[in-house]
Amino acid sequence: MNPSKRLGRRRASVLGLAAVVSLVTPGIANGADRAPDAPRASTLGAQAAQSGRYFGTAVAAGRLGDGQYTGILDREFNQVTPENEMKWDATERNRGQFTFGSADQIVNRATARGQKVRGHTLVWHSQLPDWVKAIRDANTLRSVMNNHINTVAGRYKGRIHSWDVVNEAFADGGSGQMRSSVFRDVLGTGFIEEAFRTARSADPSAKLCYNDYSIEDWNSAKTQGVYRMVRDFKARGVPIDCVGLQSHFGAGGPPGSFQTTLSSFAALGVDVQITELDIAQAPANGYANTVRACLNVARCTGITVWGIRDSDSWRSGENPLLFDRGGNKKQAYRSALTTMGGTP
Ligand code: 9MR
Repeated sequence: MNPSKRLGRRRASVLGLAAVVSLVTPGIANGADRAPDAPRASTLGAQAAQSGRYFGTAVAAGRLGDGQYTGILDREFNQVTPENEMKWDATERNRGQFTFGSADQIVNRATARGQKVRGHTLVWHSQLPDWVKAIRDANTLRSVMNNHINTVAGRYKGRIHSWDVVNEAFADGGSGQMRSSVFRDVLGTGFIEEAFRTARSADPSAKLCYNDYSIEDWNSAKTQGVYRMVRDFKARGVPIDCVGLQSHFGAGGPPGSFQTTLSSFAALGVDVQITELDIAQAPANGYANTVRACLNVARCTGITVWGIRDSDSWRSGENPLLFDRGGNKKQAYRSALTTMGGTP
């Protein structure tokens, strides 16, 4: 259920007045994003839903026994991405032997609460078992890759909002080309197209995304390489629906061209999402700029932060998230919420 629907009518009409006032307040995203009579929500997911978006977080199965963690998770977020539990090393450590315990735990829990699930990820050169990396025969690798996609996407068929079908396939630096990996080196660059076609047949209702980092700056060669691939896929009818921009930012926040990057991908006819957001030292303006860029692009359909509390982060030394180690809201939290038009 849409959390905003829980607000009573009386409260909604009182809050409607505040929303009208905000129409003339510069700097607050509303207009096309937010109906003038929409209530102001006080949580991230409920406020994002006012403009048809989600606000999510990475979730680790190992933390689901922590009441503070799940309390924030269920209060604030209406989308989850399993942080590690759907990766190849977690789901098919040995060839043909699939394990889904932790992934099931996250998916079942989220589904029961009406939280959307992003599948992460089907084909990635990292967190990939050695037995896959050792394959040298193209027919073998093609069958192994397609069997992995069919089995994992097939298990969650109909329950995944979006799949990161292929993750981080492009090289860093100035080449704009795909990186070396067992998939590219043995199958050729066409492995990405093959993975998307297989994923479409395995779960026709899931949005199929390409996901990567350092593709937020429109001027970088890596961004341009991914853009050319998506343009080519759309031109040839390869089934791709979305591009995930991970958005692991330094303390300066998003690059100045971030909104241009989002709108340029969107103009190709795909949705875009911010999929793994964290910002070194969590500056309030960096979070505001990131959220605003998404709100300003109609096809930017959601934002996911890469963890809940700083202590949950893969880069916890940089305190990059919206909640501190005690589970308290940080300035960055208030900034993200108010930028969407919500009220803390
Ligand atoms: O947050 C994840 C961390 O727990 C893992 O140890 C790490 C292993 O590669 O992966 C982290 O998540 C990554 C994500 O899956 C893909 N984009 C980069 C993320 C941060 O490294």
